[in-house]
Amino acid sequence: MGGVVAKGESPKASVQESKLETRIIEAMKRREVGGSTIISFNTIILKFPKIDESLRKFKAAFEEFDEDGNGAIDLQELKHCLNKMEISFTDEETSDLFEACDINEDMGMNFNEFIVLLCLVYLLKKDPTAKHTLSEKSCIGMPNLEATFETIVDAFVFLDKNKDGYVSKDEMVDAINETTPGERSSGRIAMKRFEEMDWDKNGAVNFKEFLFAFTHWVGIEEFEDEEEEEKS
Ligand SMILES: [Ca+2]
Ligand SMILES: [Ca+2]
Ligand SMILES: [Ca+2]
Repeated sequence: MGGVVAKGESPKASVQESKLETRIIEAMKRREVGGSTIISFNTIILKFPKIDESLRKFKAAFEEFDEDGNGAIDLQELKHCLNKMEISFTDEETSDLFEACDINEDMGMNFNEFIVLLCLVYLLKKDPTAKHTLSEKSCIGMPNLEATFETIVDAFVFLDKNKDGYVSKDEMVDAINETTPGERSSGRIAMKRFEEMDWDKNGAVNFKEFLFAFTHWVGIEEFEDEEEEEKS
């Protein structure tokens, strides 16, 4: 470990975006040029069960990548994993990604964090001009998972009306009002969810924040509890 420059040791204190975050924003903007197939906020919610199912299926792969079986993927395991998937990232890029997704800062990727990480990899590696060849040309070697990631990216693109790479509170309000003019209750729930996503309360949600919230919304966490019950 010696000789490693400890950079960005206090990510909480820094409001400025990292190089990685800038790249994610840029990748998202490129993707947004192609527009979204989502037509309403409700159609996103209707997709939750299918997304949940797909992510749960990925649990087996997660366990495979977790070589020492401690329930988390550490930096070394992540490097092996990216190698296996034939994803070429520099060591610096890999570390940045790892740090960015290690939200609870325990030096490991739990299942949620790993899903977020892979979806970011998907966004960064995917050629937006190859939109219609998704099933033919896989960029992370898992077509089913990629289809799910594409749905999540699509949902973000739908919400980010002005295509600046962030979902603002106004954009969230617009999206909800468009779809459910009579349904105040669902609107209120969505607003609450927006507050959950917007950690720093600056009124804007980037794709990473959106992803973290998304993995919780669709319910993959409950799955972890279920599994513990099964084991006993
Ligand atoms: Ca591990
Ligand atoms: Ca972690
Ligand atoms: Ca926006």
